[in-house]
Amino acid sequence: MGAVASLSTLGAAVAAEQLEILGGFAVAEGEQGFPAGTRTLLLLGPKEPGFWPHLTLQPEWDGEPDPVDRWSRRVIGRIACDLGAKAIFPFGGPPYHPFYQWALRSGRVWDSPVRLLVHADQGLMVSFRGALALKEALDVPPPVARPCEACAAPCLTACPAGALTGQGYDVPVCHGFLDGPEGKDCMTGGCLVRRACPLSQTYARLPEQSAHHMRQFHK
Ligand code: B12
Repeated sequence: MGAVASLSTLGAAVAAEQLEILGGFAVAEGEQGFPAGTRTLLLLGPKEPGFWPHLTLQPEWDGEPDPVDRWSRRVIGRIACDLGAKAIFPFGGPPYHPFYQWALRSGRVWDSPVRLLVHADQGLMVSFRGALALKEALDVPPPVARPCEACAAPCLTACPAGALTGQGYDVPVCHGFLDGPEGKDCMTGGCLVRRACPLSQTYARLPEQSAHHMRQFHK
């Protein structure tokens, strides 16, 4: 592929793997916390519809642990290599790269009333498969207004265990609830808080995909 041409050619390259540029930002010369020479950071996540059927046809879907992360390493690693860029991943820690902070810096992802990140199009279902650190200063997708301002915030009251609310996330209470029969809906269809977001509801994610991640979260 050679040098990065533009955001749209890059968007097309990642779309071939059912990935989407969720946002990005300019990195100042010499800024710490990024690979040397980084001028632009782009965040990549699943592109719907079609991410899960694409992923489950890949060689990493082999019954061994961490297929999604292994696929992300191979595919995003190769895209980065083709571009002369560096791939960075949200997994593999601790320590972790601060994807949460990077997402906020993009201006296209916000902290929701329950603190979990919310994306302009994908809502609370947003997730990241990796980032590209580019040496070129590229135009990034423009910031958008925080979508929660005009929302009645059903996320605040959606958790049946009261574990994820405006008061924060009580992880042990969440796990305790998922252990019981009443946690089945969360386990098979995904977190009810994330599903309650009106933006998430307009964004096609298959329950199988959510169920896979819930099993990873609650082993
Ligand atoms: C550790 C971690 C967790 C821990 C959080 C510990 C805590 N604070 O309670 C646990 C295991 C609980 C967790 C859970 C989940 N997480 Co998490 N997590 C991470 C991870 C790998 C590292 C965070 C970190 O330490 N960063 C470094 C420190 C210095 O930065 P920080 O900004 O202070 O990090 C804080 C936030 O990231 C926050 N946080 C992390 N996850 C979550 C989830 C919720 C619900 C909340 C409120 C806060 C929160 O906790 C961190 C420590 O305080 C990040 C990936 C990454 N590299 O950032 C994903 C990440 C933040 N998590 C994510 C997701 C999707 C989840 C789950 C929803 C997974 C799932 N089921 O699909 C679950 C929540 C369960 C549910 N309700 O469905 C997404 C964010 C998506 C979003 N919309 O906000 C990320 C970016 C991973 C990704 N690849 O996309 N996670």
